[in-house]
Formats: sequence, C-alpha cells, structure tokens
Amino acid sequence: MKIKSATFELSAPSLAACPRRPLPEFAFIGRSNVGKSSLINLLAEKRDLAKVSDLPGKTRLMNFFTFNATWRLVDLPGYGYAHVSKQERATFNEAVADFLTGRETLRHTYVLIDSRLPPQGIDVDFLAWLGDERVPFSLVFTKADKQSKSATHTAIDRFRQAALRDQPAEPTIFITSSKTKDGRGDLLQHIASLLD
Ligand SMILES: Nc1nc2c(ncn2[C@@H]2O[C@H](COP(=O)(O)OP(=O)(O)OP(=O)(O)O)[C@@H](O)[C@H]2O)c(=O)[nH]1
Ligand SMILES: [Mg+2]
Repeated sequence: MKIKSATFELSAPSLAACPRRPLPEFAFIGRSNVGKSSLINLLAEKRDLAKVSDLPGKTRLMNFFTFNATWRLVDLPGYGYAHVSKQERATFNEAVADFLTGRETLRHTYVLIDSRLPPQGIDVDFLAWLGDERVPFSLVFTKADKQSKSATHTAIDRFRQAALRDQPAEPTIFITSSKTKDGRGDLLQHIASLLD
C-alpha cells in the first residue's frame, strides 16, 4: 500500500471524545519508550507527525492519525511509566481499556515490544488481558537495528515462551526498525489486507 497522505486528526482523553466519523482503525500500544510514535512516523514517512521523545510517557492521550483519508492509526498512551500520578495513570488506563474493548471501528491492535529486553511482566500481563478480552492483536518487535538478527530472534523465542503459551492462537509477529525502515512494508501489507 502506498501512503499518499498522513495527517493528525485529534487527541482524545476518553472513548467518548474519539473521532465520530467511522473509519477502520489500527491501534499501536506498548510500554512507554518502545517506539510507538517513531513507528507511526515511519509508516507515514514523516519525521514529526507523532511526537517522539526520550522522556517516557510523552503520549498521554489517544492520538488519531488519518492515512490516505480512508483509515486511521491510533497512538495509544504507553503503559508502565512511573512519573505520572496514580490518578492520572488510572484515568488513562481506563480510557485505553474502553477503547480496546469498546471501539467499534477498531480493526486490529499492534502490541509493540522492545526486541532488546527480556520478557517484561507488564507486557506479559497486558497480553493476558487482551487474550481474556478477545481483542485480536499482532506483536511488533521494535528497535531491531540496535542488535544482531540472531539476538532479536532469541528475544522473540523467549518472549513466546513467557507470554504466548496461554493465548488461543499464535499472533502474527513483525520485526521493525524506525532507523533502517525494516518491517515498514510488512506492516503496511498487513494493514492493507485487513482493509479489504
Ligand atoms: N535505534 C532506534 N531507536 C528507536 C527506534 N524507535 C524508537 N527509537 C527511539 O526510542 C525513543 C522513544 O521513541 P518513541 O517513538 O517516542 O516511543 P513511544 O513508544 O512513542 O514513547 P511514549 O510516547 O513515551 O510512550 C526515542 O529516542 C526514539 O528515537 C528504532 O527503531 N531504533
Ligand atoms: Mg509516543
């Protein structure tokens, strides 16, 4: 799929504040700093469409981006950041849970995992929750440029053992790098297949 346009639409703090006009949507979610915003910019081939930050927890609202005027990417707040208040964290988690379980136009969810880290409890717990809620998802292993291919594959195998044993079906797995553009074509092809 060729990306002809990619624009920011709006930021929403709750399900009720999400865009009204129905378009098929694809969500990106993962631990803070995993590379969600960078991946959106990669797909869009725009440097500053989504804000990238070294300071974790930058994206605290659900951000909607419209691609080719026909579908949306949704940058969901990263989970697992420590420096916002409990109250704020709870509000955002609730909005994200509402979105993932109650947004009628949500076609698919991509869970981003840092390919350099051993399986993280918070990712394992989140995937178990998605499985319980029957939310269909794929896994995207990010920052693949930071290590060798074999190290990435070892990390994926370990993650599978830790997190996927109780899942009803094996999710599709993508390996990406916002630096080298690896995985861009695969992800866009997957989205295109779900748009048909
Ligand atoms: N080397 C490398 N660095 C990356 C890659 N993707 C993201 N980064 C860096 O990782 C940091 C976090 O990236 P973001 O895209 O802001 O991560 P995020 O998941 O949107 O973070 P929050 O919005 O805080 O949850 C930035 O310093 C990025 O430059 C990648 O593929 N390779
Ligand atoms: Mg972000």
